[in-house]
Amino acid sequence: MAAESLSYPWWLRITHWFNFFFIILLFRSGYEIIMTHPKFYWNDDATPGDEWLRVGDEERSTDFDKEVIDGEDIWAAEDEIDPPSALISLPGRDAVGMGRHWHFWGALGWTICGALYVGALFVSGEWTRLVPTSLDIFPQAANALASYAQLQIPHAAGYNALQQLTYFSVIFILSPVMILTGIFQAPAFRAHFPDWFGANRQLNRSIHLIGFVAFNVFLFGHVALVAAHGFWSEMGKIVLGSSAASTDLTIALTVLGVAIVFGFAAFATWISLKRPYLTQTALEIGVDPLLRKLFQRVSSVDDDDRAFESEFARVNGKPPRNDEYRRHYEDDFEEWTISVDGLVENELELSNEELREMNKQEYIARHDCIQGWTYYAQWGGVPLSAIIDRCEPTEDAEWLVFWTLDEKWEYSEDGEFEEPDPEVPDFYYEAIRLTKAEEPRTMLAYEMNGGDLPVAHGAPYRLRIESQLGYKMAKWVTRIEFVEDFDDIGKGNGGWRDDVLHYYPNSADI
Ligand SMILES: Nc1nc2c(c(=O)[nH]1)N[C@H]1C(S)=C(S)[C@@H](COP(=O)(O)O)O[C@H]1N2
Ligand SMILES: [Mo]
Repeated sequence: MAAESLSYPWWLRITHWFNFFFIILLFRSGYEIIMTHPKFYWNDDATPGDEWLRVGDEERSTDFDKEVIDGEDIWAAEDEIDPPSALISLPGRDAVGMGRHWHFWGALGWTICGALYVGALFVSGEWTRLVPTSLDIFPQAANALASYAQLQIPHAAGYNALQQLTYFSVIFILSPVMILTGIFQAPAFRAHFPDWFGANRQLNRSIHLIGFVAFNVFLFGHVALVAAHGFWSEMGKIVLGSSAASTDLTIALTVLGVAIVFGFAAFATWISLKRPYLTQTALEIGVDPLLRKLFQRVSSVDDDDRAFESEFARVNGKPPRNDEYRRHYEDDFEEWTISVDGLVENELELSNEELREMNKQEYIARHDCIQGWTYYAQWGGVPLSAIIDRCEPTEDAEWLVFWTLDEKWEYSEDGEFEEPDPEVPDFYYEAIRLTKAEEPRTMLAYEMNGGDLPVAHGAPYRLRIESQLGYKMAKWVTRIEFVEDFDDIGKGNGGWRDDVLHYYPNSADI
Protein backbone atom coordinates (compact mmCIF):
# COMPACT_ATOMS: atom_id res chain seq x y z
CA MET A 1 0.00 0.00 0.00
CA ALA A 2 1.34 3.37 -0.94
CA ALA A 3 -0.42 5.08 1.92
CA GLU A 4 2.87 6.50 3.23
CA SER A 5 2.40 9.37 0.85
CA LEU A 6 -0.55 10.45 2.99
CA SER A 7 0.22 12.45 6.06
CA TYR A 8 -2.37 14.34 7.97
CA PRO A 9 -1.76 17.90 9.13
CA TRP A 10 -2.65 18.82 12.74
CA TRP A 11 -5.80 20.82 11.84
CA LEU A 12 -7.21 17.86 9.98
CA ARG A 13 -6.64 15.53 12.91
CA ILE A 14 -8.19 17.92 15.43
CA THR A 15 -11.28 18.70 13.34
CA HIS A 16 -11.71 14.98 12.65
CA TRP A 17 -11.96 14.28 16.38
CA PHE A 18 -14.30 17.20 17.04
CA ASN A 19 -16.40 16.06 14.11
CA PHE A 20 -16.72 12.64 15.72
CA PHE A 21 -17.65 14.27 19.04
CA PHE A 22 -20.45 16.39 17.51
CA ILE A 23 -21.73 13.64 15.22
CA ILE A 24 -22.34 11.34 18.18
CA LEU A 25 -24.36 14.10 19.90
CA LEU A 26 -26.28 14.84 16.69
CA PHE A 27 -27.09 11.16 16.10
CA ARG A 28 -28.36 10.64 19.63
CA SER A 29 -30.40 13.83 19.90
CA GLY A 30 -31.69 13.37 16.35
CA TYR A 31 -32.99 9.97 17.30
CA GLU A 32 -34.74 11.52 20.30
CA ILE A 33 -36.45 14.04 18.01
CA ILE A 34 -37.48 11.42 15.45
CA MET A 35 -39.17 9.28 18.08
CA THR A 36 -41.56 12.06 19.14
CA HIS A 37 -43.24 11.47 15.80
CA PRO A 38 -41.69 8.41 14.18
CA LYS A 39 -43.65 8.84 10.96
CA PHE A 40 -42.45 10.24 7.65
CA TYR A 41 -44.41 11.76 4.79
CA TRP A 42 -43.71 13.52 1.50
CA ASN A 43 -46.20 16.36 1.95
CA ASP A 44 -47.37 18.64 4.71
CA ASP A 45 -50.84 17.19 5.03
CA ALA A 46 -49.11 14.49 7.09
CA THR A 47 -52.29 12.46 6.97
CA PRO A 48 -52.34 9.55 9.41
CA GLY A 49 -51.94 6.39 7.32
CA ASP A 50 -50.08 8.21 4.51
CA GLU A 51 -46.62 7.70 5.96
CA TRP A 52 -43.91 6.30 3.71
CA LEU A 53 -42.17 5.17 6.86
CA ARG A 54 -43.60 4.44 10.26
CA VAL A 55 -41.99 2.94 13.34
CA GLY A 56 -44.49 0.70 15.08
CA ASP A 57 -47.66 -0.30 13.35
CA GLU A 58 -50.15 1.79 15.19
CA GLU A 59 -52.87 3.09 12.89
CA ARG A 60 -55.11 5.82 14.20
CA SER A 61 -58.64 6.53 13.18
CA THR A 62 -59.32 9.99 11.84
CA ASP A 63 -63.05 10.03 12.37
CA PHE A 64 -63.64 11.08 15.93
CA ASP A 65 -65.92 13.83 17.09
CA LYS A 66 -63.96 17.03 17.58
CA GLU A 67 -66.98 18.91 18.86
CA VAL A 68 -67.40 17.13 22.17
CA ILE A 69 -65.55 17.42 25.46
CA ASP A 70 -65.55 13.83 26.62
CA GLY A 71 -64.97 12.15 23.28
CA GLU A 72 -63.31 9.00 24.59
CA ASP A 73 -61.87 8.24 21.17
CA ILE A 74 -60.06 11.57 20.86
CA TRP A 75 -56.36 11.01 20.62
CA ALA A 76 -53.69 13.66 20.78
CA ALA A 77 -50.51 13.68 18.73
CA GLU A 78 -48.63 13.26 22.00
CA ASP A 79 -50.13 9.79 22.25
CA GLU A 80 -48.08 8.93 19.14
CA ILE A 81 -44.73 9.51 20.86
CA ASP A 82 -42.58 6.41 21.09
CA PRO A 83 -40.20 7.25 23.95
CA PRO A 84 -36.71 6.11 22.98
CA SER A 85 -34.18 4.46 25.24
CA ALA A 86 -31.62 6.72 26.90
CA LEU A 87 -28.94 4.27 25.79
CA ILE A 88 -29.26 5.46 22.22
CA SER A 89 -31.05 8.77 22.37
CA LEU A 90 -30.08 11.99 24.08
CA PRO A 91 -31.41 12.63 26.68
CA GLY A 92 -33.67 9.60 26.40
CA ARG A 93 -37.19 9.08 27.71
CA ASP A 94 -39.74 11.49 26.41
CA ALA A 95 -37.92 14.81 26.30
CA VAL A 96 -38.03 16.34 22.85
CA GLY A 97 -37.30 19.87 24.12
CA MET A 98 -34.04 18.78 25.67
CA GLY A 99 -33.19 16.65 22.64
CA ARG A 100 -33.59 19.73 20.48
CA HIS A 101 -31.36 21.84 22.71
CA TRP A 102 -28.61 19.23 22.26
CA HIS A 103 -29.31 18.92 18.56
CA PHE A 104 -29.02 22.64 17.86
CA TRP A 105 -25.99 22.98 20.09
CA GLY A 106 -24.36 20.01 18.36
CA ALA A 107 -25.36 21.31 14.93
CA LEU A 108 -23.74 24.67 15.60
CA GLY A 109 -20.53 23.09 16.90
CA TRP A 110 -20.43 20.64 14.01
CA THR A 111 -21.00 23.38 11.43
CA ILE A 112 -18.26 25.58 12.88
CA CYS A 113 -15.90 22.60 12.98
CA GLY A 114 -16.79 21.72 9.39
CA ALA A 115 -16.32 25.29 8.20
CA LEU A 116 -12.86 25.46 9.80
CA TYR A 117 -11.94 22.15 8.21
CA VAL A 118 -13.08 23.14 4.73
CA GLY A 119 -11.40 26.53 5.09
CA ALA A 120 -8.10 24.89 6.05
CA LEU A 121 -8.49 22.38 3.25
CA PHE A 122 -8.49 25.12 0.65
CA VAL A 123 -5.92 27.38 2.28
CA SER A 124 -3.44 24.50 2.62
CA GLY A 125 -4.01 23.13 -0.86
CA GLU A 126 -5.01 19.76 0.61
CA TRP A 127 -8.31 19.98 -1.22
CA THR A 128 -6.76 18.27 -4.24
CA ARG A 129 -6.87 15.02 -2.26
CA LEU A 130 -10.62 15.24 -1.91
CA VAL A 131 -12.08 17.11 -4.82
CA PRO A 132 -12.20 14.96 -7.96
CA THR A 133 -10.79 16.81 -10.96
CA SER A 134 -11.67 14.35 -13.68
CA LEU A 135 -14.63 12.22 -14.63
CA ASP A 136 -12.33 9.20 -14.56
CA ILE A 137 -13.12 9.13 -10.88
CA PHE A 138 -16.31 7.18 -11.57
CA PRO A 139 -14.83 4.15 -13.40
CA GLN A 140 -11.90 4.18 -10.97
CA ALA A 141 -14.27 4.17 -8.03
CA ALA A 142 -16.15 1.28 -9.60
CA ASN A 143 -12.86 -0.63 -9.87
CA ALA A 144 -12.05 0.10 -6.25
CA LEU A 145 -15.50 -1.08 -5.26
CA ALA A 146 -14.92 -4.31 -7.19
CA SER A 147 -11.65 -4.89 -5.33
CA TYR A 148 -13.33 -4.33 -1.96
CA ALA A 149 -16.07 -6.73 -3.03
CA GLN A 150 -13.38 -9.36 -3.56
CA LEU A 151 -12.07 -8.48 -0.09
CA GLN A 152 -8.94 -6.87 -1.55
CA ILE A 153 -7.60 -3.48 -0.63
CA PRO A 154 -7.20 -1.40 -3.79
CA HIS A 155 -3.77 0.07 -4.35
CA ALA A 156 -3.50 3.80 -4.68
CA ALA A 157 -1.21 6.63 -3.80
CA GLY A 158 -3.26 8.65 -1.34
CA TYR A 159 -6.97 8.00 -1.25
CA ASN A 160 -8.35 5.51 -3.74
CA ALA A 161 -11.06 6.76 -6.07
CA LEU A 162 -13.87 5.28 -4.04
CA GLN A 163 -12.62 6.91 -0.85
CA GLN A 164 -12.16 10.21 -2.60
CA LEU A 165 -15.64 10.12 -4.07
CA THR A 166 -17.23 9.09 -0.77
CA TYR A 167 -15.42 11.67 1.35
CA PHE A 168 -16.13 14.35 -1.21
CA SER A 169 -19.85 13.50 -1.25
CA VAL A 170 -20.11 13.41 2.52
CA ILE A 171 -18.34 16.73 2.99
CA PHE A 172 -19.60 18.73 0.02
CA ILE A 173 -23.03 17.24 -0.63
CA LEU A 174 -24.43 15.33 2.34
CA SER A 175 -23.32 17.81 5.00
CA PRO A 176 -24.78 20.93 3.33
CA VAL A 177 -27.97 18.97 2.60
CA MET A 178 -28.28 18.15 6.30
CA ILE A 179 -27.74 21.77 7.34
CA LEU A 180 -30.25 23.12 4.82
CA THR A 181 -32.95 20.48 5.34
CA GLY A 182 -32.61 21.16 9.06
CA ILE A 183 -33.14 24.90 8.69
CA PHE A 184 -35.91 24.51 6.12
CA GLN A 185 -38.06 22.71 8.68
CA ALA A 186 -38.51 25.97 10.60
CA PRO A 187 -42.04 27.36 10.52
CA ALA A 188 -40.46 30.81 10.47
CA PHE A 189 -38.71 29.91 7.26
CA ARG A 190 -41.80 28.66 5.52
CA ALA A 191 -43.80 31.63 6.69
CA HIS A 192 -41.35 33.85 4.88
CA PHE A 193 -40.75 31.79 1.72
CA PRO A 194 -43.97 29.88 1.16
CA ASP A 195 -43.63 29.10 -2.51
CA TRP A 196 -40.77 26.75 -3.03
CA PHE A 197 -39.34 23.36 -2.22
CA GLY A 198 -37.80 24.54 1.05
CA ALA A 199 -41.31 25.22 2.32
CA ASN A 200 -42.30 21.55 2.37
CA ARG A 201 -41.50 20.56 5.93
CA GLN A 202 -42.24 16.86 5.55
CA LEU A 203 -40.11 16.59 2.42
CA ASN A 204 -37.23 18.26 4.25
CA ARG A 205 -37.83 16.11 7.30
CA SER A 206 -37.79 12.98 5.13
CA ILE A 207 -34.57 14.00 3.35
CA HIS A 208 -33.04 14.83 6.73
CA LEU A 209 -33.90 11.29 7.89
CA ILE A 210 -32.46 9.71 4.74
CA GLY A 211 -29.32 11.81 5.27
CA PHE A 212 -29.16 10.57 8.85
CA VAL A 213 -29.27 6.98 7.61
CA ALA A 214 -26.64 7.79 4.96
CA PHE A 215 -24.38 9.26 7.66
CA ASN A 216 -24.75 6.11 9.72
CA VAL A 217 -23.92 3.91 6.75
CA PHE A 218 -20.90 6.09 6.03
CA LEU A 219 -19.72 6.05 9.63
CA PHE A 220 -19.92 2.27 9.99
CA GLY A 221 -18.48 1.68 6.52
CA HIS A 222 -15.67 4.13 7.26
CA VAL A 223 -14.72 2.42 10.51
CA ALA A 224 -14.93 -1.01 8.85
CA LEU A 225 -12.62 0.10 6.03
CA VAL A 226 -10.19 1.70 8.45
CA ALA A 227 -10.02 -1.69 10.12
CA ALA A 228 -9.56 -3.42 6.75
CA HIS A 229 -6.73 -1.07 5.77
CA GLY A 230 -4.91 -1.84 9.00
CA PHE A 231 -6.53 -0.35 12.06
CA TRP A 232 -3.59 0.91 14.10
CA SER A 233 -1.56 2.23 11.22
CA GLU A 234 -4.63 4.13 9.97
CA MET A 235 -5.32 5.39 13.50
CA GLY A 236 -1.69 6.44 13.70
CA LYS A 237 -2.35 8.80 10.80
CA ILE A 238 -5.43 10.44 12.27
CA VAL A 239 -4.02 10.58 15.83
CA LEU A 240 -0.36 11.43 15.31
CA GLY A 241 -0.23 12.32 11.64
CA SER A 242 1.67 9.35 10.26
CA SER A 243 1.14 5.64 9.82
CA ALA A 244 4.69 5.13 11.00
CA ALA A 245 3.88 6.69 14.39
CA SER A 246 4.37 4.78 17.62
CA THR A 247 1.64 2.19 17.98
CA ASP A 248 1.62 2.39 21.77
CA LEU A 249 1.09 6.11 21.75
CA THR A 250 -1.56 5.75 19.05
CA ILE A 251 -3.45 3.18 21.11
CA ALA A 252 -3.24 5.28 24.26
CA LEU A 253 -4.46 8.44 22.54
CA THR A 254 -7.23 6.62 20.63
CA VAL A 255 -8.55 5.06 23.81
CA LEU A 256 -8.41 8.45 25.48
CA GLY A 257 -10.20 10.15 22.58
CA VAL A 258 -12.94 7.55 22.37
CA ALA A 259 -13.35 7.62 26.15
CA ILE A 260 -13.77 11.41 26.07
CA VAL A 261 -16.40 11.26 23.31
CA PHE A 262 -18.44 8.48 24.89
CA GLY A 263 -17.84 9.76 28.39
CA PHE A 264 -19.24 13.10 27.35
CA ALA A 265 -22.21 11.39 25.71
CA ALA A 266 -22.97 9.61 28.98
CA PHE A 267 -22.45 12.82 30.94
CA ALA A 268 -24.83 14.63 28.58
CA THR A 269 -27.63 12.18 29.35
CA TRP A 270 -26.93 12.25 33.06
CA ILE A 271 -26.83 16.04 33.41
CA SER A 272 -29.91 16.46 31.19
CA LEU A 273 -31.99 14.20 33.38
CA LYS A 274 -30.50 15.40 36.67
CA ARG A 275 -30.26 19.17 36.11
CA PRO A 276 -32.49 19.92 33.13
CA TYR A 277 -32.82 23.67 33.63
CA LEU A 278 -29.11 24.14 34.14
CA THR A 279 -28.46 22.08 31.01
CA GLN A 280 -31.03 23.98 29.00
CA THR A 281 -29.60 27.33 30.06
CA ALA A 282 -26.07 26.25 29.22
CA LEU A 283 -27.03 24.85 25.83
CA GLU A 284 -28.97 27.98 24.91
CA ILE A 285 -25.91 30.21 25.35
CA GLY A 286 -24.91 31.41 21.92
CA VAL A 287 -27.39 29.14 20.16
CA ASP A 288 -30.58 30.93 21.12
CA PRO A 289 -29.39 34.43 20.15
CA LEU A 290 -28.13 32.99 16.88
CA LEU A 291 -31.43 31.28 16.07
CA ARG A 292 -33.29 34.45 16.96
CA LYS A 293 -30.99 36.47 14.73
CA LEU A 294 -31.49 33.99 11.91
CA PHE A 295 -35.25 34.16 12.12
CA GLN A 296 -36.03 37.58 13.58
CA ARG A 297 -36.53 39.31 10.27
CA VAL A 298 -38.81 36.56 9.15
CA SER A 299 -42.36 37.63 9.51
CA SER A 300 -45.37 35.79 8.25
CA VAL A 301 -46.52 36.72 4.80
CA ASP A 302 -49.97 37.23 3.34
CA ASP A 303 -49.70 35.05 0.29
CA ASP A 304 -50.03 31.34 0.40
CA ASP A 305 -49.72 28.83 -2.38
CA ARG A 306 -52.23 26.44 -0.87
CA ALA A 307 -55.89 27.01 -1.66
CA PHE A 308 -57.34 24.12 0.32
CA GLU A 309 -57.03 22.65 3.79
CA SER A 310 -55.80 19.20 4.78
CA GLU A 311 -58.22 16.32 5.03
CA PHE A 312 -57.35 15.75 8.66
CA ALA A 313 -55.88 18.00 11.36
CA ARG A 314 -54.15 16.40 14.31
CA VAL A 315 -54.96 17.61 17.81
CA ASN A 316 -52.53 18.27 20.66
CA GLY A 317 -53.81 18.94 24.15
CA LYS A 318 -57.21 17.40 24.87
CA PRO A 319 -60.30 19.52 25.58
CA PRO A 320 -60.64 20.75 29.18
CA ARG A 321 -63.06 18.91 31.45
CA ASN A 322 -63.31 21.29 34.40
CA ASP A 323 -66.73 22.58 35.52
CA GLU A 324 -66.16 26.10 34.32
CA TYR A 325 -65.31 25.04 30.78
CA ARG A 326 -68.17 22.52 30.82
CA ARG A 327 -70.64 25.27 31.76
CA HIS A 328 -69.48 27.44 28.87
CA TYR A 329 -69.62 24.49 26.51
CA GLU A 330 -73.20 23.68 27.47
CA ASP A 331 -74.01 27.36 27.04
CA ASP A 332 -72.56 27.45 23.49
CA PHE A 333 -69.81 29.72 24.84
CA GLU A 334 -72.26 32.65 24.86
CA GLU A 335 -70.89 34.21 28.05
CA TRP A 336 -67.22 33.65 27.17
CA THR A 337 -65.10 36.80 27.24
CA ILE A 338 -61.47 37.64 26.52
CA SER A 339 -59.92 39.85 29.19
CA VAL A 340 -57.04 42.04 28.19
CA ASP A 341 -54.96 43.44 31.03
CA GLY A 342 -51.49 43.98 32.48
CA LEU A 343 -49.30 46.69 30.97
CA VAL A 344 -52.03 48.38 28.91
CA GLU A 345 -53.64 51.82 28.88
CA ASN A 346 -57.12 50.37 28.43
CA GLU A 347 -58.13 47.13 30.08
CA LEU A 348 -60.69 45.29 28.00
CA GLU A 349 -63.26 42.60 28.53
CA LEU A 350 -64.26 41.56 25.01
CA SER A 351 -67.49 39.71 24.38
CA ASN A 352 -68.22 37.48 21.40
CA GLU A 353 -70.17 40.31 19.77
CA GLU A 354 -67.37 42.83 20.22
CA LEU A 355 -64.77 40.43 18.87
CA ARG A 356 -66.87 39.69 15.82
CA GLU A 357 -67.37 43.38 15.15
CA MET A 358 -63.63 43.91 14.94
CA ASN A 359 -61.65 43.32 11.70
CA LYS A 360 -61.94 39.78 10.52
CA GLN A 361 -59.02 38.03 8.92
CA GLU A 362 -59.01 34.70 7.06
CA TYR A 363 -56.21 32.66 5.56
CA ILE A 364 -54.93 29.15 4.98
CA ALA A 365 -51.74 28.26 6.80
CA ARG A 366 -49.63 25.33 7.79
CA HIS A 367 -49.54 24.20 11.39
CA ASP A 368 -46.17 22.96 12.63
CA CYS A 369 -45.88 20.99 15.85
CA ILE A 370 -42.54 20.68 17.64
CA GLN A 371 -42.95 16.91 17.26
CA GLY A 372 -42.63 17.26 13.50
CA TRP A 373 -46.16 16.81 12.14
CA THR A 374 -48.00 19.40 10.07
CA TYR A 375 -51.36 20.14 8.50
CA TYR A 376 -53.00 22.91 6.52
CA ALA A 377 -56.14 24.61 7.77
CA GLN A 378 -58.09 27.74 7.12
CA TRP A 379 -58.39 30.08 10.05
CA GLY A 380 -60.71 33.01 10.68
CA GLY A 381 -60.57 35.49 13.54
CA VAL A 382 -59.42 38.83 14.89
CA PRO A 383 -55.87 39.94 14.09
CA LEU A 384 -53.99 40.49 17.32
CA SER A 385 -52.93 43.88 16.00
CA ALA A 386 -56.57 45.04 16.24
CA ILE A 387 -56.68 44.09 19.91
CA ILE A 388 -53.31 45.77 20.48
CA ASP A 389 -54.60 48.99 18.89
CA ARG A 390 -57.53 48.98 21.22
CA CYS A 391 -55.81 48.19 24.52
CA GLU A 392 -52.70 50.30 23.84
CA PRO A 393 -49.81 48.49 25.53
CA THR A 394 -47.54 50.70 27.65
CA GLU A 395 -43.90 51.17 26.71
CA ASP A 396 -42.74 48.46 29.09
CA ALA A 397 -44.88 45.75 27.55
CA GLU A 398 -42.75 43.19 25.69
CA TRP A 399 -44.60 39.90 26.01
CA LEU A 400 -48.21 38.74 25.78
CA VAL A 401 -49.23 35.88 28.03
CA PHE A 402 -52.19 33.85 26.82
CA TRP A 403 -54.12 32.30 29.71
CA THR A 404 -56.55 29.45 29.13
CA LEU A 405 -59.15 27.29 30.82
CA ASP A 406 -57.13 24.15 30.08
CA GLU A 407 -56.24 22.29 33.28
CA LYS A 408 -54.27 19.62 31.36
CA TRP A 409 -56.22 16.82 33.07
CA GLU A 410 -54.74 14.26 30.71
CA TYR A 411 -51.38 14.63 32.40
CA SER A 412 -52.56 14.18 35.98
CA GLU A 413 -54.99 11.41 35.03
CA ASP A 414 -52.36 9.46 33.18
CA GLY A 415 -50.45 9.50 36.43
CA GLU A 416 -47.60 11.32 34.75
CA PHE A 417 -47.67 13.94 37.48
CA GLU A 418 -48.53 12.36 40.78
CA GLU A 419 -48.80 15.72 42.48
CA PRO A 420 -49.34 19.09 40.87
CA ASP A 421 -46.23 21.25 40.97
CA PRO A 422 -47.14 24.26 43.12
CA GLU A 423 -44.88 26.50 41.06
CA VAL A 424 -46.70 25.78 37.82
CA PRO A 425 -49.97 27.60 37.08
CA ASP A 426 -53.08 25.40 37.20
CA PHE A 427 -53.94 26.18 33.59
CA TYR A 428 -52.06 26.04 30.29
CA TYR A 429 -50.47 29.34 29.34
CA GLU A 430 -47.95 30.50 26.75
CA ALA A 431 -46.10 33.78 26.21
CA ILE A 432 -45.24 35.32 22.85
CA ARG A 433 -43.24 38.44 22.03
CA LEU A 434 -45.13 41.66 21.32
CA THR A 435 -43.27 41.92 18.01
CA LYS A 436 -44.60 38.47 17.07
CA ALA A 437 -48.11 39.48 18.10
CA GLU A 438 -47.89 42.42 15.69
CA GLU A 439 -47.12 40.21 12.68
CA PRO A 440 -49.82 40.35 10.00
CA ARG A 441 -50.77 36.72 10.54
CA THR A 442 -51.10 36.52 14.31
CA MET A 443 -54.74 36.21 15.28
CA LEU A 444 -57.21 35.14 17.88
CA ALA A 445 -59.08 32.56 15.80
CA TYR A 446 -62.71 31.61 16.26
CA GLU A 447 -63.22 29.81 12.94
CA MET A 448 -61.52 26.82 11.35
CA ASN A 449 -62.06 25.50 7.82
CA GLY A 450 -65.07 27.74 7.35
CA GLY A 451 -67.00 26.70 10.45
CA ASP A 452 -66.88 27.52 14.15
CA LEU A 453 -63.64 26.51 15.84
CA PRO A 454 -64.15 22.89 17.03
CA VAL A 455 -63.82 22.18 20.75
CA ALA A 456 -60.75 20.00 20.18
CA HIS A 457 -59.00 22.84 18.34
CA GLY A 458 -59.63 25.40 21.07
CA ALA A 459 -63.24 26.62 21.01
CA PRO A 460 -64.21 29.33 21.38
CA TYR A 461 -60.82 31.13 20.93
CA ARG A 462 -57.28 30.05 20.20
CA LEU A 463 -54.11 31.85 19.22
CA ARG A 464 -52.64 31.48 15.71
CA ILE A 465 -49.07 32.67 15.13
CA GLU A 466 -47.91 31.36 11.79
CA SER A 467 -44.16 31.82 12.10
CA GLN A 468 -43.83 29.74 15.25
CA LEU A 469 -44.31 26.21 16.54
CA GLY A 470 -47.69 24.86 17.67
CA TYR A 471 -47.20 24.86 21.42
CA LYS A 472 -47.19 28.68 21.45
CA MET A 473 -50.73 28.74 20.04
CA ALA A 474 -52.74 28.44 23.23
CA LYS A 475 -56.24 27.00 22.81
CA TRP A 476 -59.32 27.78 24.98
CA VAL A 477 -57.97 31.31 25.64
CA THR A 478 -59.72 33.49 28.23
CA ARG A 479 -57.23 36.21 28.97
CA ILE A 480 -54.35 38.10 27.39
CA GLU A 481 -51.93 39.67 29.83
CA PHE A 482 -49.27 42.16 28.71
CA VAL A 483 -46.05 41.88 30.71
CA GLU A 484 -42.48 43.08 30.64
CA ASP A 485 -41.07 39.58 31.18
CA PHE A 486 -42.29 36.23 32.45
CA ASP A 487 -39.76 35.61 35.21
CA ASP A 488 -42.47 35.61 37.88
CA ILE A 489 -44.96 33.50 35.97
CA GLY A 490 -44.88 29.80 36.77
CA LYS A 491 -41.31 28.58 36.73
CA GLY A 492 -40.32 31.54 34.61
CA ASN A 493 -39.85 29.76 31.29
CA GLY A 494 -42.56 31.43 29.28
CA GLY A 495 -45.21 28.74 29.10
CA TRP A 496 -46.74 25.56 30.44
CA ARG A 497 -44.90 23.22 28.13
CA ASP A 498 -41.74 25.25 28.62
CA ASP A 499 -42.19 24.94 32.42
CA VAL A 500 -43.37 21.41 32.82
CA LEU A 501 -42.99 19.19 29.95
CA HIS A 502 -39.96 18.72 27.87
CA TYR A 503 -38.05 21.94 28.47
CA TYR A 504 -39.44 23.40 25.32
CA PRO A 505 -37.51 26.46 24.24
CA ASN A 506 -39.31 29.76 24.58
CA SER A 507 -38.11 30.86 21.16
CA ALA A 508 -40.31 28.71 18.95
CA ASP A 509 -39.08 29.66 15.47
CA ILE A 510 -37.70 26.28 14.46
N1 LIG B 1 -54.55 25.06 25.98
C1 LIG B 1 -53.70 24.36 25.21
N2 LIG B 1 -53.29 24.87 24.04
C2 LIG B 1 -52.46 24.18 23.26
C3 LIG B 1 -51.97 22.92 23.66
C4 LIG B 1 -52.39 22.40 24.90
O1 LIG B 1 -51.99 21.31 25.32
N3 LIG B 1 -53.27 23.14 25.64
N4 LIG B 1 -51.09 22.24 22.83
C5 LIG B 1 -50.33 23.03 21.86
C6 LIG B 1 -49.65 22.22 20.85
S1 LIG B 1 -48.28 21.37 21.35
C7 LIG B 1 -50.01 22.23 19.54
S2 LIG B 1 -49.11 21.43 18.35
C8 LIG B 1 -51.23 22.91 19.11
C9 LIG B 1 -52.12 21.95 18.36
O2 LIG B 1 -53.22 22.61 17.84
P1 LIG B 1 -54.44 21.79 17.30
O3 LIG B 1 -54.85 20.82 18.37
O4 LIG B 1 -55.49 22.77 16.98
O5 LIG B 1 -53.98 21.07 16.08
O6 LIG B 1 -51.97 23.44 20.19
C10 LIG B 1 -51.20 24.07 21.17
N5 LIG B 1 -52.07 24.72 22.09
MO1 LIG C 1 -47.15 20.70 19.56
